[in-house]
Amino acid sequence: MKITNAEVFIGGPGKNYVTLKIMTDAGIYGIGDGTLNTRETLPAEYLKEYLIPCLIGMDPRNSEDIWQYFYRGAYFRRGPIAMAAYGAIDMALWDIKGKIAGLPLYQLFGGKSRDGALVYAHAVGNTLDELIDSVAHYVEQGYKAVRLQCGIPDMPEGGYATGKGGDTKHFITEYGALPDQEIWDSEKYLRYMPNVFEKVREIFGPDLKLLHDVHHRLRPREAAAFGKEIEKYNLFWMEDPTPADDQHALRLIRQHTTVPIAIGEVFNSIWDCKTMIEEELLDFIRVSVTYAGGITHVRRIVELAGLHSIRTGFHGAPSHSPISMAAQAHLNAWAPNFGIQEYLVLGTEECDALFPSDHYLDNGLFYVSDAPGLGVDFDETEAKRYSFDRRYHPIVRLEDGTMWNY
Ligand code: CS2
Ligand code: MG
Repeated sequence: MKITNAEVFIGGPGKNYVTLKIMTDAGIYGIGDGTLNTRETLPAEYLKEYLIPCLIGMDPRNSEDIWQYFYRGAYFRRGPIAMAAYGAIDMALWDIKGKIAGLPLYQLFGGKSRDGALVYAHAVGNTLDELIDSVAHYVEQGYKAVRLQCGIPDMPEGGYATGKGGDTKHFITEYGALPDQEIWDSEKYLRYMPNVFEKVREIFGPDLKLLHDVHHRLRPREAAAFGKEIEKYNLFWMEDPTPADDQHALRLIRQHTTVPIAIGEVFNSIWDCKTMIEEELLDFIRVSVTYAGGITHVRRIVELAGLHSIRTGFHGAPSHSPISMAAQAHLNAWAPNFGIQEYLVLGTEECDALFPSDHYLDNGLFYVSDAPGLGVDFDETEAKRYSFDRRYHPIVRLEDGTMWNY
């Protein structure tokens, strides 16, 4: 069996999804997601210029060797661009493998460890009242876990953790614009946020799982103090308390608080996660199959995490196309150390038309499709409706102008 051709598509409803389609001489094809939010053309070009020419003629069943060929074979390794490109190839090869076997991918990993996978929704509000309405909305729909991001009174200008302007505003700018700027003040945030958890707990009771994303905004000592202060609200996790570059910062946080820590959405390889996993500096690993090198590599990270009682909490922002969400759904069904899945309803009619699938959400749990392979398809006719739009994440400064972490 041989790979005969591969094509890359960019675009989607309101998103620059990077979709790879690999064709074989057996008439079976596979699809993969290489979307790197706000830098989408880079993995796409890497695929087109360098990787696809090598893929033609390879046996698609040898997904491990192909992964090693690209990763180990490259002199300059890792990084989000390369790993997203390998991730797209790897997902497509697993899709082909599942289709050859006539089995959904979770069966190839070892079968199901659970019926449905717990997901969390994003509740946001410019004010605490708005946030409470947003939580109530998700609770009514059956969600058992919600992430809380709330506007901070007097915060100079927005700020990710405030949720100002709604969720999507904070992922990307409008087409054609240069990056938005936010002004951030950690002290105001640290003073206000505990009230938010207190109020939400008071209204919604002890069972609702509450998560919060600090989005890399704090210094290690601040994060340690914050974690200690909010322990009493029994959060499911505190995410990305400090910038991910410095894994050692987590040591200080760990010494001072038992609040569960989730980190890793910007990590690309097992080497990036190794210190924090082996030293048990976190509770949930947030890598995604897209920019952590696909199913082959993320399974290794999941296994290493499992040895250290660390659970999964894969990244599931809308920047991931339904293809990587499907790949993660299969891993979630299998992984003995599954924790939770971030889930944002992509579910516009346009998105479902572009990526048809039978995966579904019911009562706060995600159920994986039994179709062979990834269980999601890509409609090339629909794809013709979309093209690439350059967009940016916002940048963040402190009030005196100092650049800060988005
Ligand atoms: C966020 C992300 O979902 C999350 O936890 O941290 O939405 C992040 O801001 C975006 O994926 C960046 O592209
Ligand atoms: Mg995050």
